[in-house]
Amino acid sequence: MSVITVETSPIGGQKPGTSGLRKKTRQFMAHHYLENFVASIFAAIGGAAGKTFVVGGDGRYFNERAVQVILRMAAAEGAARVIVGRGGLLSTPAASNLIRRRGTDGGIILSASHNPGGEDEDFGIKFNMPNGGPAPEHVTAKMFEATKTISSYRILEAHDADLSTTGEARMGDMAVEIVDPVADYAALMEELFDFDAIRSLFAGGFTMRFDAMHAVTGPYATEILEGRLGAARGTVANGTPSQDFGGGHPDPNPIWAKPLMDEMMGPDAPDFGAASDGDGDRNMIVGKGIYVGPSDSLALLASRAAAIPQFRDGLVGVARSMPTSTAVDRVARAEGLGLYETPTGWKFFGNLLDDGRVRLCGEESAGTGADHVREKDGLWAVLAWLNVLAATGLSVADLMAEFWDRYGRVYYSRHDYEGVDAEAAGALVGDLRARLPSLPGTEAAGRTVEAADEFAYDDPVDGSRSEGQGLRVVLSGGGRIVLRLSGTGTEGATLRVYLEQAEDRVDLDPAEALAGVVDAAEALAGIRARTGRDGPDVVT
Ligand code: G16
Repeated sequence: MSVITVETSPIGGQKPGTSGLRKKTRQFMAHHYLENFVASIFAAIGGAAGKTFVVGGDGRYFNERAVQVILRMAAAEGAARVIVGRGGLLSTPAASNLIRRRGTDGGIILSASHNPGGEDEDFGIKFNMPNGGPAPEHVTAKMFEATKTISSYRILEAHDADLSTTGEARMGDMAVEIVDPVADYAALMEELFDFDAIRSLFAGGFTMRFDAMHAVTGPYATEILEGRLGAARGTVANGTPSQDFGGGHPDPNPIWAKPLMDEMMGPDAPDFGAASDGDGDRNMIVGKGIYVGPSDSLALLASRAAAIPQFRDGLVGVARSMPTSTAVDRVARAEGLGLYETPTGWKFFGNLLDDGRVRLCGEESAGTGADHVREKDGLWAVLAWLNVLAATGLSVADLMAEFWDRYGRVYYSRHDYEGVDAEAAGALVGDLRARLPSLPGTEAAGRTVEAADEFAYDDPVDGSRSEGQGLRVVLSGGGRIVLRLSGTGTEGATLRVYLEQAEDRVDLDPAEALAGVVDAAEALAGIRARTGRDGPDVVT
């Protein structure tokens, strides 16, 4: 086995977005594309020599090939050990856990999350730091810089590692350790929750459907829900990971998880429904006849933290991304918790969690998580809900009714305009940005603008500043509009419009409650004319 040095040249556009580098799979499969980026990761972290990494992904098309390339490049760079999930599989939260638990120097996670998989779909790669969390902006900036100057990379000439069975082998001087992807994660969940209480709930006839969407969470959910907690066999649907997610879109929301929604809204609905995404870090929560949006789910868990053993010593503080609804703010204020508002991207929660300022975080993009790992964690959120259901004996609908009764209700929706011409989307945002200073005091569709700014975040732990993180407009009468461009899309631009309306009345139709804010957004930004669309492509 020998190390060869391969001549290469910079490839444009290898700039990590909200969560690593996401592109079309074919692009990743093109000559040098993956290799250039992996070499740039190693360059950004001061090399791989003597280090231990975790590597795994969500099993989408090209996952296993990419793992083999990374192993050979890590070996060539002198890494001491790489820990790989069997079959190259690791859910994102499980990878985060392994990085932390094994005291490694970080990990490389292969996923394009909830984006479809396949040769003509999407692929992605990101680096997580020794704390288990996604690389912060100053590190991803170094990666991008390295992609612009790269002239060669090193790779070991070696046979593929056998990823199919657990155990240890060598690749050159590097140890390749294949581990059960589920075992350590399942053990962690047992430490955090009251499994006895949840077992009793299921033993008492409680029913559940978990839609794994043909993605990586299937084996985790089957082991934990059916294996350890006694949920009926068949509780987990679509539980075998497939390279193209069964041809579907593994995004746990009412649009893409429609079969689950239909079942939960139907006459024979189970007591509880849930789903997770491609790499297992997102979640969707549904009760019998009631969908719980991600922002409300975060707020509910914050309000019921006392029922969750993980938070036995106190919740201390909570954090939400800026576009996430302000429902959790109400809980924080009422319960005397610290509250932090961060830019979109889980990486911004890392410092707050490491510093012990917050223990629970969430995002409107179906992400909820806590201080046990440094990623959002889909199955964790589901188990947290199960723990609350078991501890209170209430239904999902009753829990939400009590919550809204106590804290008031923040109606919320996100409108996505996908694959918009990048220039048009940029101009829309640019024009509104320019008008922000003059908006306060003016009217938009009958509502007065109370405040308008572009969100910038000053990290209270390391003092770093992140600018340009979304346009916010606060309206009279409890309305708020946020506009930003997605950092995870792979084609054109995706414009996200986040809409919320706080109300004392808790029984309004959400679409009606939000109609005034939707009109104001249109009046302020001219979205229809600018995008050439009649309406959003996806409403969640
Ligand atoms: C990623 C990030 C999240 C972010 C989401 C949406 O999630 O980890 O923090 O909220 O993208 O980002 P954007 O609005 O820029 O598309 P995931 O699940 O895709 O890794």
